[in-house]
Amino acid sequence: MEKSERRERKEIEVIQRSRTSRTLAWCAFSVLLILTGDLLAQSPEAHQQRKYESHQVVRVQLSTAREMQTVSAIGAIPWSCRVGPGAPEYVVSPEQRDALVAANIRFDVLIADVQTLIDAERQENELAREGGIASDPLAWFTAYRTNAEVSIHMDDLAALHPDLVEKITVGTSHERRTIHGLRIASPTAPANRPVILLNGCQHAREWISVMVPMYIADQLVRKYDEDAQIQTLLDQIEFLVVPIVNPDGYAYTHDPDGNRMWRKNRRVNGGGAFGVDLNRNWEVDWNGPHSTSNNPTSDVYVGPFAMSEPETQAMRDLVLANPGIVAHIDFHSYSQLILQPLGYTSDPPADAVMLDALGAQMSDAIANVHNEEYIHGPAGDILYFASGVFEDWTYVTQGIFGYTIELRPKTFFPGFLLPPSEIIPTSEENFAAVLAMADFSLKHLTRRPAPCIGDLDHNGHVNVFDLLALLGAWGECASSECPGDLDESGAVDVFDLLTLLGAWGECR
Ligand code: 0X9
Ligand code: ZN
Repeated sequence: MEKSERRERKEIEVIQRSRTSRTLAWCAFSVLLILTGDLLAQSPEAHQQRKYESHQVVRVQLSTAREMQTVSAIGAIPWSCRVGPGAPEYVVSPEQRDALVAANIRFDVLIADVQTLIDAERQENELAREGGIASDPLAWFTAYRTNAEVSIHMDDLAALHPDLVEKITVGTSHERRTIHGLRIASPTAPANRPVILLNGCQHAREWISVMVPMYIADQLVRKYDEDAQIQTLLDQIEFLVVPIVNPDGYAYTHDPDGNRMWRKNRRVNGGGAFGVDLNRNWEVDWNGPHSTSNNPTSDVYVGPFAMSEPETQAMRDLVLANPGIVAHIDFHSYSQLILQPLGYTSDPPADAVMLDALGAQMSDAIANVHNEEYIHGPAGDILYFASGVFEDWTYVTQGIFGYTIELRPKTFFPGFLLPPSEIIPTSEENFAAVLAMADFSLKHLTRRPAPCIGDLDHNGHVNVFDLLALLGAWGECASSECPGDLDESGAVDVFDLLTLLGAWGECR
């Protein structure tokens, strides 16, 4: 068993043990609350991330290339990921702040002490975790959850409705963590049903982007039996939900020895540098005119080549293996925006009118829930242009209506550190957006043509590489994501081999 798998199993065992004792713990809840308060007060410093002590969030006035170079040279971490001229926000240490002053660069202090904000979020999260009422199905959504907790909740949903939910393995990260997904569809849904793909957490520190897709999956499953609208929907459409695309980065933001503000994955770049920005690694205008950085130490490093990362590869393969996907939301935070393709150019896409119509419908659906404003529009117009981004990849290469939704909050405060009390309202309004997307998909969107059967590596040919891939996967399928199983019999066998040989050559 891999080290990371052992680690996840161990985490799961600990959670399960604590679950067994939850009933007892609940009887002693009031005592526990007092104790929890005490423990938090007494926690040894060493067991908490204290990386951002005396760090501030500042908005820097940058007008010249020289000023931009200076900010980059002092190693300030972008708080938002808007880089370039204008007034971007950065997290700075006291030394970096002094360096800005020395370089005569003007800035405003937006957050006086980042560590205080991180501590407050952690404290609120721990209290919510301990205080949840076990019988309340929404208790799980009162606190941010770890990789292991998310994995268990997925198992629970599959156990609750095995006919409706399948937990799938989407891929494996750099540090050998499993990227889990859920396939949710009623057994009576037609085989050619449209599919909606939802994912979160390309960016590790954007914790709310994990909870929102989990909430949507949870509600679809729980409401299926009691809500006629959901039942009708799941009888016609399928959902694929991947809440954590970047499990290594996510683990690092939860790790006491890690970094709550980590954005990238955890590729070892050499020279002490880690991570690729997964949302700059997609093969669409990769490293193009709106590229961010080729420097492996940068927070927005695009990677050594397009699709270089196992996490982007896994999501690509999931999309390619599911030609039914017609629409997609890549959840991020923060800003409350619905970003439509194209995000790398101001050229309007062929489907500009329809993309905008769905953007508007999702924005209205969100506003109807808690009166929150999520502005919609082409990504480059309402946020910034960027090269190598997921939403453009799904639209440009697959014709999928791909969106990025930037979740709550609206502004830099509290930015990525959204209090856990906002998980449920944020999820509720975005559930409404997804229902609007499903309605639109059923009315207006059609599945892509079936892929070239046998072309397992999607290079336009059925050749010896596909043959080797099929032979390598020979035998029973471990999960429904089983690319060599061409006839979907549950095994890669001689029938699949014959199909592949029959399709030999260039794809038509
Ligand atoms: O920069 C990103 O990857 C996303 N914003 S975030 O603050 N969550 O990092 C937005 C990407 C949206 N797409 C384009 N701007 N093209
Ligand atoms: Zn993001």
